[in-house]
Amino acid sequence: MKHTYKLIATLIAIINCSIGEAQNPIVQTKYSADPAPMVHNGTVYLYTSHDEDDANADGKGFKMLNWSLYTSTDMVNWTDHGIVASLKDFSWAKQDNGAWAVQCIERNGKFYLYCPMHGGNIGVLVSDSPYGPFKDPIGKKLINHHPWNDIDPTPFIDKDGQAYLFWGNPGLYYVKLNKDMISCSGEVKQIPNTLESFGKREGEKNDIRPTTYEEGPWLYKRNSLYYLFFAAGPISEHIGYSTSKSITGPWKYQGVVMPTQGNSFTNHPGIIDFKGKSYFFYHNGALPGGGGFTRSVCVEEARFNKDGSIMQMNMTEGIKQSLNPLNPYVKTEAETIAWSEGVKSMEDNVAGTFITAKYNDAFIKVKEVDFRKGASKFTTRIGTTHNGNVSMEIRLDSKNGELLGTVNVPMTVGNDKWASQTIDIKKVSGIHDLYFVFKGEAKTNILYFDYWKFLK
Ligand code: FUB
Repeated sequence: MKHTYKLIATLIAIINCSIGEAQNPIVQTKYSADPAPMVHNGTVYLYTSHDEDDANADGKGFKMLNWSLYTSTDMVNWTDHGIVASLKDFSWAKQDNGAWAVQCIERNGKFYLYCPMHGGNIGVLVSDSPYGPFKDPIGKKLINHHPWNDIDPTPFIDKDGQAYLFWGNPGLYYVKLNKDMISCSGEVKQIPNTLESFGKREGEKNDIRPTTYEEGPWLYKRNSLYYLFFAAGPISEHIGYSTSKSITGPWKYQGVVMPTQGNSFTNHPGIIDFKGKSYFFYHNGALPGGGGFTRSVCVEEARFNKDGSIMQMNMTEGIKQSLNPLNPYVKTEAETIAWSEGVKSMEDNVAGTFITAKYNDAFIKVKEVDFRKGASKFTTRIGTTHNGNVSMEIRLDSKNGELLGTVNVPMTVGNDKWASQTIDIKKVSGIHDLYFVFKGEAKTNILYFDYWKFLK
C-alpha cells in the first residue's frame, strides 16, 4: 500500500512538471542543475551548474563545463545572464569535465564563488560584482582534502562574522574560512555521520553511507536555529534536513523535505528568504530530453511550522504569482522569461546573452506585465539569417491571445548583426501576461532576439 501511494505521488509530480505552461522548471532554454540562490539588494541571483545537451551520449554520465547565472526580482520571470564562470577560470584544473555544484556568497562588497571540480577538489573565484567576471585569486585549490569527496561546497557567515565552508560526499566536512574568504583557518573537520544527525538509511546496509546523508549540503539559519538541508539516499535521492543550535553541531535529523520525485537520480537543495517569503530550490529531469544527466532547476515556496520544522513539499508547477509586476517601459532582455518553448539562449561579445527561436511557433511568455495606462508602440533589437517571412507576434495572455502587433524581422545576415525595429501596436493597458510568438519556415534558428521595450 505504502509503495502504491509512493508510485501515485511520483506520477502526479511528474505529470505536474510535464511541459505545459507551468512555471517549473524555471529555466527552459538549456539544462541547469544544482541551484544555488543568493539574495543581494532586492534581487535573487541563482547560480547553477549546467548539464550539456549531449551529456551521457558517450555513456560517461555527467558532462559539466561551466556555471550559469539567472536573476529575478519577482520569482516568476528569470533573466539569463549566461555562463559566468567555467573550468577555464582555474588554470590548475582539468578542463574536460567536472564543473559540479557551486555556491556564491557576498562579503564586504566582493562575491566569492566556491567551485568543486569533481575529482579535482574545490577552488574559489572572486568578483566585485555578482555578475562577474570572476577570477581565481589564489591560483590553486582552496580545499584539497580528498579529490573525489570534495564536492558541493556551501559557504556560510555566522552572526559573529566567522565564515565556514561545508561540503562533501559521502562524508560531511567543514573548515573555518578566514575573513578574506579565500584561505582556511585551522583543520578540516568531519560532522559525525550518526543516525541521530542524519537518520536511518532505507535499503541495503551501506558501510560507507550509514545514514541518509549523501551530498549537496546547504546551510540556512532561521530564528537562531541552524538548518542543514542535504540530498539524501538511497538513490534516487530525496531531500532531508537536520537542525542544530550550533553550526558545528550536534545536528539532529528532522526528516524529509522533498521525497524522491521528478525523473532524476540526484536532487540538490538551496533555500533563501526573499521579500517576506521563503523559497526552496531543487532540480529534476522534467524538460523534454531531461533525466539524471540533463536536469533542470525548479522552485517552490517553503513554509515553516511554528516549532521551526519545515512543511514537506512535492515538486509542483511552481510559483503562480509574481511578487511585483514587470515594468515594460524599460529595456528588458529577451532572455527574461517565465516560460518558453522551442527557444535556446546563446551568447556572444556583441549582444551578450540573447535568444534564438528554434522552430515556427516557438514562444516566450513574460508573466504579469503592468502596462498601466497604456502602451501604443513597441521597440526591439532583433535579426534573422533568413530572407523574408520571418516575424515575431506580440500577444496578450496566451500564445493565441489578442494580437497587439507583428514585427517583421529583417535579414541581418549573422547572429552578431542586429536591427532595431519600432512598430505601432494596438493600445494596451493594465496587467497581462505577454507572449512573443516566433514565425518562420526555416528548419532551425529562425530568428535572434536581443531585447524589447514598450513606449507610451
Ligand atoms: O551536478 C553534479 C552532482 O550531482 C552534484 O555535485 C551533486 O550534488 C548532484 O546534484
